Amino acid sequence: MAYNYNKFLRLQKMPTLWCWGCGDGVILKATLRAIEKTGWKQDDICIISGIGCSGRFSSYVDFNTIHTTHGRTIAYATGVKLANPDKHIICVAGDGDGLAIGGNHTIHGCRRNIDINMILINNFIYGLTNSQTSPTTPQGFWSVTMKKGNIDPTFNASNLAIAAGASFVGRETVNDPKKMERLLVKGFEHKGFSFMEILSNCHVNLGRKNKMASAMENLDWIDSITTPKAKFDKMSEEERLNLLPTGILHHNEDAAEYCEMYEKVKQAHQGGAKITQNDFAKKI
Ligand SMILES: Cc1ncc(C[n+]2csc(CCOP(=O)(O)OP(=O)(O)O)c2C)c(N)n1
Repeated sequence: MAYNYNKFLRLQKMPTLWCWGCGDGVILKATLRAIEKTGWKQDDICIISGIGCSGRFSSYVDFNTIHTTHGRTIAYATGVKLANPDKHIICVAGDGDGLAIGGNHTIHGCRRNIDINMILINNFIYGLTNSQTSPTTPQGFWSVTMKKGNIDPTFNASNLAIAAGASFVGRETVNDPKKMERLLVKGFEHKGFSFMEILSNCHVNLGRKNKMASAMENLDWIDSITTPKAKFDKMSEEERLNLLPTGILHHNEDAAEYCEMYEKVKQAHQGGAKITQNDFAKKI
């Protein structure tokens, strides 16, 4: 029987503003299925999204939600999580939202290893505002701000998150919603900062001007630039060029989580035991 999403949706907000065939809907549905698998109570979940097509995510789902200012999901999420450490926080941000205007917040969320789940929807472009170059737009691609081809080097978002200290990092694509769902469940269940990069299509504002006018062509291109991590790891440096590995890329279950550290600070202030070097120990 088809999965019934209605219990998690604000049906009065339908239809969505997303274009026909946009991957955002695939990600929304996989997220709802993954949430159900965690067994979390609906009212214990807070979904925070930024600005952009991806930013509409929080409008459509029936949890506690915040539709924040551009790039600020992690700042809001940090406040919500510190005040409610027993609640489950999911941030949804686009590549412009989470890596350009909000890049600073993202790296510091990773660095603190606070128990926030960040879904970065990477469609390689500023979608909502009609095709400006984002930090993940491939070099040579057309955008309205680089009409002769993008010359900016691109961020590898997942590598950035690992380097910044996120304790769970994974990447999947909208081509395989089941794999995406499994990754999201693992990330949601992980205690610490989970960074889940989902590669998605924007055939309307990226594809049309880059020889991928249909959703299928855009999805085929995503397929051509990705390969499972196990295969990627066996490849030569040359073969890896321009390929992005998918799956769980980094998982450290021993890193100290920020809210737990914060609790120790509070207790120390109230006359409890002092914080020792062992409290900070990390096995990376
Ligand atoms: C402070 C601020 N700067 C700029 C904008 C304009 N703006 C709205 S959405 C957007 C880009 C969104 O791109 P991305 O984060 O990649 O998300 P997508 O639309 O592709 O999902 C921009 C620049 C804004 N709303 N607020």
